[in-house]
Amino acid sequence: MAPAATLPTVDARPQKDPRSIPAVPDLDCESYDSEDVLTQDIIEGLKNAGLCVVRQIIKPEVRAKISSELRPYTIDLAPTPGDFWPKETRKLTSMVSKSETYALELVGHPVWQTVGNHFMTSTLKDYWNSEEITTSVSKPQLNNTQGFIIGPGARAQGLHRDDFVHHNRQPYAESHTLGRDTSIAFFLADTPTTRQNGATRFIPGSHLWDYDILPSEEAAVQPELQPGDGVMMLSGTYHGGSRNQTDESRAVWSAVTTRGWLRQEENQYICNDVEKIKKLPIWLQRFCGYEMSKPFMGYVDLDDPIKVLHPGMKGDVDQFY
Ligand SMILES: O=C(O)CCC(=O)C(=O)O
Ligand SMILES: [Fe+2]
Repeated sequence: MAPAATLPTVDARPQKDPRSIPAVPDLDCESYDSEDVLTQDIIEGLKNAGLCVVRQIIKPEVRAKISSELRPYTIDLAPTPGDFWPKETRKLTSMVSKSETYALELVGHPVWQTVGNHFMTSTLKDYWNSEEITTSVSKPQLNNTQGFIIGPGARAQGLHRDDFVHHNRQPYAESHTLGRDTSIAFFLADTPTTRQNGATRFIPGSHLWDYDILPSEEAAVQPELQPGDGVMMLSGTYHGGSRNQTDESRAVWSAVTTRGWLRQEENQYICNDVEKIKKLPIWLQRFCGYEMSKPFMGYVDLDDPIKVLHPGMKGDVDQFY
């Protein structure tokens, strides 16, 4: 295998002048009267820059409630395995069953859900199903839940794309088209994130680069966030947690959405307390994975998997297509 270092860096990429890195869209929820307009602006921002800052996407009292439900689980977290994260970083996982407020208000946030549906719905159009021409729609699902707690003294995490988990590899594109992405992330600041304490670095526009191009630190920007501010990011955008030079931890909660027919990065069926999942609204249970991806993926006994949680439920009668 050729060493990765032989790949070109951004400065050598043939297609675009690296100085044409787009600005990061920075939207303030409080200045929008309409959630639909906000959602459309986020979608446009993501298409152009690969990420979008969304100020005060979660209200202070809700952010505080998520924090109070999740924080007890962060006290005794083990060091992260491997060298993808610095040894001072702690990671919280399986968060849907650890905090109902996180599940309802972050994973289930209506703007986030609409943005995720826009980028992660797959439509298989006009295929021959053995009897007739059919179109099937596969709805998005939860990919993983993570809390990133970067401790004092942590080094910078290397810039990376999160979509390598799904073996995504794309050519250069002049502009974004639907279908390019395998996942999309929502990061919520629980503490302030600053240049000093490890605010995430991003390379705007890198979601459209040829995937052979390596990231360069000079192209990265580091938006700072206040608690309740969020960043949404197409997972093909280069990014990474940063160095923490302060004596306080930096905490960000995240949720990632993927396509219905891809494997979940975090195995939601096994990692969660199923009794807690059952208490969520049915649509959110389905989003956690208890739903078929049409055609044919994910059945249990040739039936709708939601019935495993709720045996008396009618389920989806048209389950296969
Ligand atoms: O902690 C952060 O700011 C980002 C972490 C990250 O990108 C990752 O672990 O995949
Ligand atoms: Fe990442």
